[in-house]
Amino acid sequence: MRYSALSLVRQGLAGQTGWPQAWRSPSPRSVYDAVIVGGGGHGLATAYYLAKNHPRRRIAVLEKGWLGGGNTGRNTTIVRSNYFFPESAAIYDFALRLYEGLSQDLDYNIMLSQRGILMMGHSEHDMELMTRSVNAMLLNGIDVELLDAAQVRAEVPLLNFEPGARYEIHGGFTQRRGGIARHDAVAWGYARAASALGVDIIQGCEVTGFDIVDGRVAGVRTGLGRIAAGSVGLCAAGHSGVLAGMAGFTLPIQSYALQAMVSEPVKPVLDTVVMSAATGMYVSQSDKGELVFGAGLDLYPSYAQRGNLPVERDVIAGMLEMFPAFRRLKLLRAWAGLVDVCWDYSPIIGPAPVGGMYLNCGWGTGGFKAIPAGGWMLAHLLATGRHHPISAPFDLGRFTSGRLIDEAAGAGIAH
Ligand code: FAD
Ligand code: PYC
Repeated sequence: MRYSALSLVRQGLAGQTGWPQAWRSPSPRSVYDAVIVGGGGHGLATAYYLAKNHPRRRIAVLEKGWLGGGNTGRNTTIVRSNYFFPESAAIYDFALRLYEGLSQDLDYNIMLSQRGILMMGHSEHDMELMTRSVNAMLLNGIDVELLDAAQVRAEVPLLNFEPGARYEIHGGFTQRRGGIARHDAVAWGYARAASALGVDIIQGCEVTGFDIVDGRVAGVRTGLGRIAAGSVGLCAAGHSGVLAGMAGFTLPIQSYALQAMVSEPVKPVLDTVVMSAATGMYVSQSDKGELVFGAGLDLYPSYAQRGNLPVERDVIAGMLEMFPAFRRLKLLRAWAGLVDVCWDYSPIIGPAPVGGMYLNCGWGTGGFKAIPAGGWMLAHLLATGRHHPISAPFDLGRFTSGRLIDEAAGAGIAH
C-alpha cells in the first residue's frame, strides 16, 4: 500500500489512529487444511509461500504469544550464505536470493542492507583454515573473498592493529552480499502478505497437544479449543522438542539461551558486520546508530529466556580488545532468545515420525538468514508431502543414516 506525503501528515496530526490493520485477527475456525505452529519468521514465511505457491488451501498460523516475539524479534539480523558444505550453501543462498527480492515481493520494506560481513582471522592457523573454507565456499558458488591484514584494515580502520594487540589481525574473509535486514519487518511483511492471501493468523493461541489417529495427525489442541487439520507444520524453534514430546517423539535437539546486547546510539562508525570466531564476538551498527553485538551460546541447555553475566562479560571484553574506541560507550540493553541446536548444527526440515506432520526446526543460532528458504521448503512439504530437492539433505533421517551436515565450524560465530 502506498501513502502520499499529505496522508502521512494527516496521520501524524490525527494521533496515528487511522492506519489500517496490517493483518486480520480472526477467531480460529474449527477446521483447516494446514495448521502452522509458531508465528516467528519461519512459520509466517511457510504460510505465505503455501498460500502463494500452492493456493486454494485453508491455512492458519497459531502463535502462543505475539508475532515475532520469539527468536525472530530477538536476533541480531545477520544474513549471509557463507557455509562450508554444498547442501548448506544451497539452502542459505536460496534464502539470500529470496531476501534480495523480498521487499518487492511483499511490498514491504524489510530494510535489507547488503553491507557485507567480515570474518576475522587472528593467527596463521586461523588463516589456513579460512583459506580452506573460502575455497570450499567458492566451489559452492558463494561470493566470498579472502583478505590479508592490510585489506581488512582498509575495510575497518577502527579495528585494533596495534602491535601486541591481544587479538592480532592476520586477515579475514568477506561475503559482500551478506549484511543485515530488519527482523520485525520480515515477520510483519510476511504476516501482512499471508493475511492478504487469506491465511488466518491467530495470536495468543498456544498449542497444548495433538490429536493423532492411527499414526496420523488429525488436529491440534489449543488454549482456544480443538482445531482439526490433516497437515501440521512445526516451526517452534526453542520449543520444538516440547512440541515433539506432545506428539510422542523425540528430536536430536537441545535448547539454549543465546544472548545479544546493544550500546547507546552513536554516529555511523561501522559500515559492515564484523565477526570473530576466536573472541566469540560479532558486531554491526544499526540504522539507529546502536552497536548490536553478541555472543556464543550459553554453556548449558535451558528453557530460561534470559542470558547470564559471564557470557556478557566475555563478549564485551572481546569486543573492546578489538575495538578500543568503543570503551566509553554505555550498554543500553541485553536480552536472550531460546534457540534449538541440532547435534550437527544444521536444521531439520522434513516429515516428522507422525503422518501429516512436518518439521522446520533446529536452526539454532543462525535461522534468521534462512527464513525465506525455511518457509519455502516447509510450504512445499505441506503441499506435496515430498521434499524440495534443496531440503532433502536436512531430513530427520540423517541422524539414523549418519549423513550429518556438520556445520559446527563453518556456520559462523555463535556456535
Ligand atoms: P521463532 O521466531 O522463535 O518463532 C517460534 C515461535 O513459536 C515463537 O514465536 C513461539 O512463541 C512459538 N511457539 C512455541 N511454542 C508454541 C506453542 N506450543 N504453540 C504456539 N506457538 C508456539 N540468526 C541469523 O541468521 N542471524 C543472526 O544474526 C542471528 N542472531 C541471533 C541472535 C540471538 C540473540 C538469537 C536468540 C538468535 C539469533 N539468530 C540469528 C537465530 C534466529 O533468530 C533463529 O534461528 C530464527 O529466528 C528462528 O525463527 P523461527 O521462526 O524458527 O523461531
Ligand atoms: O548466523 O550469522 C549468524 C549469527 C550471528 C550471530 C548469531 N547468528
